[in-house]
Amino acid sequence: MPKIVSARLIVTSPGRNFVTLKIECNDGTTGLGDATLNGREMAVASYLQDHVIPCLIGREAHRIEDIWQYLYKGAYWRRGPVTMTAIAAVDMALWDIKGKVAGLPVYQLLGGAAREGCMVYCHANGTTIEDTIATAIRHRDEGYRAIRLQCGVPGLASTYGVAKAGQRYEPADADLPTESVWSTEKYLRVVPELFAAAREALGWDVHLLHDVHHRLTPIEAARLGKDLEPYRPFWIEDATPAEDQDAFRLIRQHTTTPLAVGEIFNSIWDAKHLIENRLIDYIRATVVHAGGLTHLRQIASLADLYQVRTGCHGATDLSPVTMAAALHFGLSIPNFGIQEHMPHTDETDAVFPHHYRFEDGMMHPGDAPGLGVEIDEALAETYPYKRAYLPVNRLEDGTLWSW
Ligand code: GCO
Ligand code: MG
Repeated sequence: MPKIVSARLIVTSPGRNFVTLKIECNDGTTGLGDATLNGREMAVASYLQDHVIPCLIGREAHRIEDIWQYLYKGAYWRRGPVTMTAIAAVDMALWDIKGKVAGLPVYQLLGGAAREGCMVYCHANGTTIEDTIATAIRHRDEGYRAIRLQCGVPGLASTYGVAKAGQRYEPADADLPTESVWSTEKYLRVVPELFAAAREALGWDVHLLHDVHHRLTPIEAARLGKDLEPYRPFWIEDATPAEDQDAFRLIRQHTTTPLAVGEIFNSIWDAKHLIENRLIDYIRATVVHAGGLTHLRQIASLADLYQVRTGCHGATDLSPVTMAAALHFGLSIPNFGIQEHMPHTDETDAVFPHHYRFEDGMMHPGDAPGLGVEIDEALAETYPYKRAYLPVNRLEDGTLWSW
């Protein structure tokens, strides 16, 4: 049985910050886990360095469930994004080690492939409807079967999900949070126009998605859902802040547009009410922020009882280690729905060589033992950590709003 002899953190910023945990065993096997929490990276790094790593040394690496429970119940306080991201990093690294020792890709350990690949959705965005649709057409021609549409809102200087001219979309872009301005009225006018134009240009053979990013009240979200019904969106995401879980009951009473929630959830308890009351259709919790493969599997199993499918978060702040883990997970579970795919920069891909691949609208984790991702530590060292924050958002009168 391999025993953990060391664990250390690699913090690197190849275009954006990533925190990676590397666990090493006495037989020389190593495993990687993603510990990135956008804008709060060093809190997780300290949690691991100061409080978790000392407890790992000497433990049997194969006892994944026991170590998970030890870190969760043993911390007394439980849950929360920092704790659950730290536990996730350990959990991913241990699954990676188990796979390498077994000589099997992680999806085989999770029960084997339940499908040929994981359907992914990409992002199309632009300051205008025309630009957004032009990008969507390009992505459809690249083979994507599902595309998320976000466009600028006339009258607002910047909008969530829309890249600055000539750049890739990367929201954590400043040493201190920048401030953006929001108007629900302006936004609600443009989204139905975007979807109408998209169906006209793209037809009906491609799934179209949209992220509201927590900005509407329940009744506004209900109206958006109704307005979009004629265009059959695959989902609207984070229609209203999900701390208020019963808010989704109100949205449900008014629209058949499918609802996706959960990228900021970190435990099954955040999702339980929404799932058991059939208030959502897709659960977006991720491997990295929801306690790793061990815990995400429990969430997916609960969701399966209620015909809720997965749609894991996969923005660029989730490292290639998480992307790989999400694909092993998605390939093996019965109720996979879709996986977000926002390709990393070339610099990030070079720091994290990996085996997952995109083909014909689907992604596959590859068949390398473990998760199938490595880290080039020498290259990682050339990209030092740079503090970066997500923006904050205000209404036009200055009221602080959800970003
Ligand atoms: C998504 C998300 C991201 C988040 C980002 C925050 O659906 O991909 O909403 O765009 O804003 O991951 O760190
Ligand atoms: Mg989102």
